[in-house]
Amino acid sequence: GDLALGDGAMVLRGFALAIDADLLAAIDQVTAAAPFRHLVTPGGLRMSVAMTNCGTVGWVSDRRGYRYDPVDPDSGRPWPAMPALFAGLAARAAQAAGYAGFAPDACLINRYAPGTRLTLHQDRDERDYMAPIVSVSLGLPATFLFGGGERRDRPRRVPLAHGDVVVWGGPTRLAFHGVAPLAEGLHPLTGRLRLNLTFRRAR
Ligand code: MD5
Ligand code: FE
Repeated sequence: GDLALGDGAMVLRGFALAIDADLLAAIDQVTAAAPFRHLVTPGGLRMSVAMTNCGTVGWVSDRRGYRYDPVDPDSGRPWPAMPALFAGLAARAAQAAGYAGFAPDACLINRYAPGTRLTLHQDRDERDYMAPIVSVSLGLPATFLFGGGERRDRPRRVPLAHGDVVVWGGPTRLAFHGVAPLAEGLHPLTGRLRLNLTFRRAR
């Protein structure tokens, strides 16, 4: 069942299952216009997670730093619009976790293959930390690392499966978090991939 992860965060098990194929079709639409790419960190390291965005702004990283940009730096064009299916799912999940009126302007799409990981970090590039972040897991399962307010806090390991939605709000909004290296596997809808949608109010 649903799981409270601490002040303000909640795992909604299977919340996106009923629309999984439609979500994946919409991801294909977005990535046809804005393909996945491996961004470089300000320190010059290539990220193992492949990323793209939809919405009025998208999260990007390069040698100059992290930022939200209305333009896809690879194409010079605006990011694809956020599909209504995405915005609606994010708002319903936030509502179910107690955050009424969540209107994300940015959706980061992360793609993981076996071996891909996301090292511990905080999401701090948004203007308003009061708005929650909603994340949707699709495809291969992952072990999510849910830490505390300090990098040294030992993270809890939270399994996330296809269709799970997590709402991160309140004090957990700024918790350190990451994803353990993805295990090998095959999912009927995504093959050897995990896809994650991260909805944020950036501006
Ligand atoms: C993922 N993505 O599974 C995660 C889902 C990212 C990222 O972390 O930055 O692209 S979002 C998980 C999240 C967001 C905000 C707060 C917390 C977790 N948290 O407090 O643990 O690809
Ligand atoms: Fe994050």
